[in-house]
Amino acid sequence: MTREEKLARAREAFLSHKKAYYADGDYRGADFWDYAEIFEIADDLYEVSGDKALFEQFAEMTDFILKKWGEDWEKNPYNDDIMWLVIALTRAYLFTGEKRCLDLAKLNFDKTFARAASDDLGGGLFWRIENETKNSCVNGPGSVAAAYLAKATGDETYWDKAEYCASWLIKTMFEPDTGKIYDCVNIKGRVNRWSSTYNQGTFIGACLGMWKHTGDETYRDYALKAADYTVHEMYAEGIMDNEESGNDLPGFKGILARYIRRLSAETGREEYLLWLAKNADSAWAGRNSDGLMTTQLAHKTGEGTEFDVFTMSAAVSVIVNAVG
Ligand code: 7K2
Repeated sequence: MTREEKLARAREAFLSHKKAYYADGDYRGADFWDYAEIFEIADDLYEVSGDKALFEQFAEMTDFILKKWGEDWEKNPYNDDIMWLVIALTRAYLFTGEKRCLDLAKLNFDKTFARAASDDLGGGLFWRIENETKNSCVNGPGSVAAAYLAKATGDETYWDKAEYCASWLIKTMFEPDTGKIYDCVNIKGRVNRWSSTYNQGTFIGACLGMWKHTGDETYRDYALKAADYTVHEMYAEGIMDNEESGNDLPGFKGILARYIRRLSAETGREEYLLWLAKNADSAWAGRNSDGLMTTQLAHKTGEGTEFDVFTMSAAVSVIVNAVG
């Protein structure tokens, strides 16, 4: 398949999902963090296509965010949720120059970082306002968000914050021999060693950001190690056919996909993108007559419209990011 063909497929997958769920800035059924990650898929599509028609959608979605969640998101107890939306909006700002995207992202990053960072457990950010656990799912996105803000604002202190989150992740959640990323540690120091696609993905993103900024290749090697664990250990080079249950898991592999694309582009290691493309082909082959695809990428998707918006977004991200 040529890049043009892959791009045509990506646009079609994105539009089918949009047609099923989108109206006036809203993705029907998406809560705060689902919404952020679906916004990121639009960011991804812009990155691979350069298609300026997406700017209108970014503007509508920003209007919707302001209407639904306001300017200040501190009522949301999940620090990770806020980091995800900060990333989505800062990326949109970097494409469009829309100042209000950056203002929203900066305000909410700053407040969240201030409430979540502490010396407990060797540093890093707490997951929620109760300050009971420190998780990969907030520190990976925290580092990525800070790196984007550093780029968007030119304020170097955001690099210190990116490094603060990344170094805690590397020290506490990363298994250097295997590349596995643990899920979290509670305030008593008990570590949950479960690994997931989204944490593998944002760890890769955090390391790529630090590598590009510092030139220290150790970070690149950590990112490659985490990708190797994902592709070889979690999936044995095969299709991602899991994460079907719960509210959160079905969207996770969509997050991984964007960092696999970045890793492949920034290191020149094509094998990761080829694996992603194999997953994209499998998902696309299983689409239903509305062009919707479920998160189990080796499964055929049934007919009907009552599928969850986030569950149906993961394959779209895989297909968009497989364009490379
Ligand atoms: O325990 C955390 C995390 O460490 C773990 O990986 C996942 C597994 O569950 C939660 S994170 C899920 C949250 C994401 N932010 C929005 C919340 O509504 C959601 O619970 O699923």
